[in-house]
Amino acid sequence: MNRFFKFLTAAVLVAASAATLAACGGNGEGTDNPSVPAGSKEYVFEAEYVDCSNIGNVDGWSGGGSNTDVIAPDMGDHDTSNGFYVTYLYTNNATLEFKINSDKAVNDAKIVWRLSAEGADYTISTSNYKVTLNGTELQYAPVQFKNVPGVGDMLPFKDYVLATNVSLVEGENVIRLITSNTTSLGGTTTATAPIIDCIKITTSATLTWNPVESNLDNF
Ligand SMILES: [Ca+2]
Repeated sequence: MNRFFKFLTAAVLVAASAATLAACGGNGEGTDNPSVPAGSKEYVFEAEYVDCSNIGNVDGWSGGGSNTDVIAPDMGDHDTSNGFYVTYLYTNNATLEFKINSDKAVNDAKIVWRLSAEGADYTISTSNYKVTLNGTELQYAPVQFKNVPGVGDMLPFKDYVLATNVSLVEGENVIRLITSNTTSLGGTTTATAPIIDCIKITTSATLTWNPVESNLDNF
């Protein structure tokens, strides 16, 4: 075998093993996501496991609720992660807070949010719905919900990229999703907000949190 073919064979073997690593690579939550880079993991943080004790009184489409009332089970087939989601955030300043611990400081975090909508077509953007990380507002592409079913049904959930190359600090990182408007969508809503299934963070850091699984005790 001449040198060229030796090199070619080695290159093919390296490429094949890299592909195998990528295929098996690093999703702690067990989903097969080929977009997760080698050395990183995708972590899923369910909205229904957030500490809801400070949510206070919020509005829905037909009446309101408080705290864990914002959690609802998926009664249909809306591609919901973990079977539950958070709605009722149709009140100005309604805030969903994720507290996530990182084992180190990184600049490589990709944050995805999994969203849906009910009742009307609308768009969320940084001008009506704020997302902050450790107090700093994240800039994100507007999310447009189209062909939304009437009240009582909703769009299937879908992943949207919230931000890439995000910096996480070592220790606690606080992500807040904040309804920031007073534009009613209809019914008893007093503000515009998405329905939130979960957020997903892909990073080379190791992330942990304290999911409040007892939120689902009443279901
Ligand atoms: Ca969920």
